Amino acid sequence: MKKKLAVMALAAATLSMMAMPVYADDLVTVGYAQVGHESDWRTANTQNYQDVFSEENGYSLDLVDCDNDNAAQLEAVRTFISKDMDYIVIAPIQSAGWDTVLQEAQDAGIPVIIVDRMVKVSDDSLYTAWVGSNFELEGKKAAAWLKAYLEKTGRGDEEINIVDIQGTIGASAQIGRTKGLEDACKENKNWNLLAKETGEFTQSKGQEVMESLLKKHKDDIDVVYCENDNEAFGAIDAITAAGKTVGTGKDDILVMSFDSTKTGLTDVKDGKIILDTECNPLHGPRVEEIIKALENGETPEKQQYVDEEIFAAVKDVESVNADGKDYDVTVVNDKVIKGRAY
Ligand code: GYE
Repeated sequence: MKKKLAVMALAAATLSMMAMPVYADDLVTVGYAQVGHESDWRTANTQNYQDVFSEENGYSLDLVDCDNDNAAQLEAVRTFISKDMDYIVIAPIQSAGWDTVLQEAQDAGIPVIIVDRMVKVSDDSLYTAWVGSNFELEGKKAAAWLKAYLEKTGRGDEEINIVDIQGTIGASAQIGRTKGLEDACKENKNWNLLAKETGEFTQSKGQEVMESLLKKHKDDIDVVYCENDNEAFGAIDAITAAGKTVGTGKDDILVMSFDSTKTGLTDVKDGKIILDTECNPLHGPRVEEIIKALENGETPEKQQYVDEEIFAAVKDVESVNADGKDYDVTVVNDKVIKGRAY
């Protein structure tokens, strides 16, 4: 009898221990200075961090939405330093201007993980690790696809007029994607870059910019290169409101985009966006891996690029080559859209 009681008491104690809350003191504190909430990509990114860095998973996440304001982002990082957070994660709005505050974090002994976009710093040791996308490669892939598509459809020698609705100026996502296009326009003498203007990665600004470009360039625009999906949604609205058409035909305006969100790929499936070059926002698990490595006293990889795909509305181009590597092009159907996590 006594033995049975003891076993029961032990079981009860074990159960209560299992149900015990993790005390705030035991949680790993993570400050995330997030860019803002400008796009569907960003919303998916924020959600992903909230899912991964939950209290159940042993974290206390302080996520600050910096609303695309550089000063607010620097302020957020300084607040994390003053709170002595265990880790600081930054998705830098701009790539420039980080040396001082990163030095402050280093002096305070707080590891900084840069995510998504890149920082331009005088000394790489100012941050612990970086994980994100190769934006210039994304731009190169998109341009290589356009070239192949125009050739396949008998327009390889035609004068092609392109407008670039850029992302937030100074963001590495903008710098890389714009460069990919600009370089291709220099190489392809029949491509004219009529205009480049920022749509700030938002739908409303994308629409506004496209409206003004359509007024200025009348019937001249063949291709609009939107640096993210939300700008593409806005541009499509502006084009149709102006009585013009988007699509895959010779008389349509070809809309190109980046991100490949579910909504973006739905427009690809419907032929409104002809090409969507993927940019993956699900960085939470990758950042957690870095933090776990640091907790275990290991040195994480300094820089990690994520693998990204290419999605098209048409099957004319099966693969593209960029930086010496071949990338398959996926034609979007319902199954592809269903399988998207964001
Ligand atoms: O393409 C855009 C977002 O930095 C990669 O920012 C990110 C970009 C993404 O607002 O939709």
